[in-house]
Amino acid sequence: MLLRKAPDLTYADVTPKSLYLDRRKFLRGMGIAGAAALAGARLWDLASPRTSAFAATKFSGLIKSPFSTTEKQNTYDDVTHYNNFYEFGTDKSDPSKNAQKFQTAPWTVSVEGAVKKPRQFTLDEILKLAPLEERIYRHRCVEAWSIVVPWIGYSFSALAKAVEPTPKARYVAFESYYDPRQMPWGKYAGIDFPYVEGLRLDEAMNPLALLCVGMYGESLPNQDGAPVRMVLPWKYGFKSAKSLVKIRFTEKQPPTTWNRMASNEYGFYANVNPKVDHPRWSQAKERRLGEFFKRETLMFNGYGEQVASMYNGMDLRKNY
Ligand SMILES: Nc1nc2c(c(=O)[nH]1)N[C@H]1C(S)=C(S)[C@@H](COP(=O)(O)O)O[C@H]1N2
Ligand SMILES: [Mo]
Repeated sequence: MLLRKAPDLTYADVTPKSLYLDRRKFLRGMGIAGAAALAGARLWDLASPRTSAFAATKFSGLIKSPFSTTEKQNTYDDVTHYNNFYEFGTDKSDPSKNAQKFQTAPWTVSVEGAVKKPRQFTLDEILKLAPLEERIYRHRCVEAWSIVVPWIGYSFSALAKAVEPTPKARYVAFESYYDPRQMPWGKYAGIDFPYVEGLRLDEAMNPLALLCVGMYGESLPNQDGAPVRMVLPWKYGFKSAKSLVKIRFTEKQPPTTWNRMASNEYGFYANVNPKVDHPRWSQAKERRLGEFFKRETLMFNGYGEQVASMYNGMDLRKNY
């Protein structure tokens, strides 16, 4: 794996993909005044490549995961401009604008609780803990839209093994970063921060549970949860907490943000299930970003073969 650091960033590294992928089209859309402002902005960005928004790391030598879907991927533009990240605002277009200056270096993740070897990991240590894979997953938001993304990371189980959970560990609690000074929009989001999530231990140890550090060959953009997040493709998107700072192995089921907010609408499990509707809308169909016609939502988002057995004997209507 090659880590290219700030000093030898190429033009492509410091330029948002929307600019270098289809620059002419982009400029046409902006008009002359916009293009002039952009030229100035780009010079400024080149002069200060440390700005987190442009300090993308390119990954190479990624392992191709057998769990990847062959479905058509969404564009980078879709995945970076239609986000839920309430710390940076509640509109889908807010995080792409408001997270640009989010400081994600240095970064540490504290792994604690019912483990033999609690410790803090720097981001670099996380990047080196296991070989990085590219996993193309379907991702289904509880709001009935979906995306297909080439994420980068490795199974969360690799991190768990490094800290050695004790027999007391039955759940894993995840906590996102929260700093009201960097995230002043959070005050108006209507949910409490830090954002917290949780899994049963067996769910966290399922090979599909991805500890994610990048997408589209690069480090995660801030609005997608830089520098490290979870991706749980068989669950509704809100289970996949972004910008993680704490991971705690626990005896008891941990509280989770959306369940605490509205427990009749958002359960602890939140497995994608077309047969169990949200009280305010159907979950039977979804709209893939960039598509017009809706498609059928699949049980466990299509990952039943890998995950269904974990829920044998459970009433998935009650445990939504
Ligand atoms: N910290 C934090 N994590 C979060 C959220 C959030 O608001 N804050 N939103 C969740 C929801 S509802 C979804 S659908 C996904 C969206 O991830 P994406 O923007 O990379 O597609 O992030 C999840 N993780
Ligand atoms: Mo979501």
